[in-house]
Amino acid sequence: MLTYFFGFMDFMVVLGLMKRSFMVSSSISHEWVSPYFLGSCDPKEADIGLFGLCWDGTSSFKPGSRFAGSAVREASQGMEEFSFYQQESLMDIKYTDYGDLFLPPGQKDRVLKSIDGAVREVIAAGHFPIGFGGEHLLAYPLIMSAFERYPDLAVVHFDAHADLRPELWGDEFTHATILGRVADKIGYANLKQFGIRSGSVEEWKLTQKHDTLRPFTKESIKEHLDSLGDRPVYLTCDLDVLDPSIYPGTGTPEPGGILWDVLIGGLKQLSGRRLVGMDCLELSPHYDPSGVSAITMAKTLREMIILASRRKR
Ligand SMILES: [Mn+2]
Repeated sequence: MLTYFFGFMDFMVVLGLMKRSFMVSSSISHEWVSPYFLGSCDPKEADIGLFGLCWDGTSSFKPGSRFAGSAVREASQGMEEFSFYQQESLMDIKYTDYGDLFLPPGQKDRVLKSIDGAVREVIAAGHFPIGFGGEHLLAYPLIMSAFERYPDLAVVHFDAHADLRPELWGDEFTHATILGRVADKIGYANLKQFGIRSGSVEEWKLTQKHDTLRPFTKESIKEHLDSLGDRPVYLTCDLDVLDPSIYPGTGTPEPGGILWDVLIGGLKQLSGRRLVGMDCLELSPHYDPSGVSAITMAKTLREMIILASRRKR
């Protein structure tokens, strides 16, 4: 079964290459739609690695982000490969979609360890890591692997929620505590949060004590990034930073969020910066029967892939 699976993967990689170049060989005369994210190329050629991290074991309200991977890939197939915002096509960027990492329901420790090992392999393969899909806790091993490589790491956090709780229901490692655990390691001075509009009283006090909150405007994001100079930056993006009127497919929707053009304005500030990793998380596709939330994550990933290709090296 495993042999068959990898044989199929190789076959689809070949088809993916065809789709990239729109070439047809003499033996296959039709264009086939790959099950991977639009424009994914052969891993050997790639500079960027996209991978689904789809697990929702600590989701405290509405679970379902374990289903994000296939919803986003399907949405990507209906998307234009060209970005009007950054004037670039996905077809001109060498990136590969690994698929979803196998993450068994429950088993949190195993899941975090598995992501840690997988992201090391992505980096060892020379691929810039972009994880997507599931609950925000899954960003922890990605950020920690970046911190291990870059001790002067700065984390930029887009979210509706502060995620700084000391614990949630007795657990220190959850989707509501992740940035607190990150700040414990990298230091609060190296964390800035944009779009935050919800949290507990303890979280509010932490944001005030450590001055982590900034408004989500392109000016404020630019000012912060300029202040970092050439320091390595990791972007962790919980898409519930968007207003639930345009992004309802998420586990803890929070009114009062930003709109799409504001997110794009913020993302564009990261162009040409020294990015070292990114994630785009918290899609629970079944809460949005229109499918627009999955489309929104796919389009955000398109912009992130372009940003990764333009990173300062
Ligand atoms: Mn959130």
